[in-house]
Amino acid sequence: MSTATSHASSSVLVDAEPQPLAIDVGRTALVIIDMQRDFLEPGGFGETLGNKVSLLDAAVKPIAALLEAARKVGMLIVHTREGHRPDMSDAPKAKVERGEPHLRIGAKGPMGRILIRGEAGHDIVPKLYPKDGEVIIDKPGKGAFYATDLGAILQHQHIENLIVCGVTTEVCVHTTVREANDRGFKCIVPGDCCASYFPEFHEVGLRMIKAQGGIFGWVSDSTRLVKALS
Ligand code: TIU
Repeated sequence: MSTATSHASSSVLVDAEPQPLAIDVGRTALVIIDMQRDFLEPGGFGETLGNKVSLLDAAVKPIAALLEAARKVGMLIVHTREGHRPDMSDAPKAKVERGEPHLRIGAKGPMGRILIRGEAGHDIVPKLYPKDGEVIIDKPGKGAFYATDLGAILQHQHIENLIVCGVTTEVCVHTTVREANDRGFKCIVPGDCCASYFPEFHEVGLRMIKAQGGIFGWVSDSTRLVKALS
């Protein structure tokens, strides 16, 4: 794994709301949430829930630009994937039985079994595919800390700040930012690197993060972050 500690620390100022934030690049991780085919492509989990999955495409290019900048400065990079073990022993009944999807979690779809580890749909979209040495966190829930070793990895890599992006803004990105904030991390959320099936939830979700003096984080965008990193 490329460790954040192996890089010289350098402080950069990120333009953000509600105010600019100075971060030490060596103590910052880029966390990309659930950019999986199951959420972005037809035939996956997102579509089974009745969503228009093409709404999530908008986040791919901005994330690719941010990922490239983060790789260049040697930032710790974390990719997460929501999904379950093939035997589904880690899938809560309350989650599997939720709603009226036309295919439930574990059912066979065109990209393999819905939201199951190892299936094609569970994998990350090709444009944002992890490189060797980047951290991949398989998570059974919406938050990236719940039932994973993400907290231990960040602690051992001396990480203090997170740049959190991905899909969907108000579900897995929000849950992860809330979990991280309570654990003492400063979180920056680049808005254009997030997307939702509900554009109004995306907008309001970003506003919630930065309201009240940044009640659980900062909001920026890929342009301002790439500029700060380069
Ligand atoms: N990754 C993530 O956000 N999981 C979801 O189920 N999101 C929905 O918006 N459905």
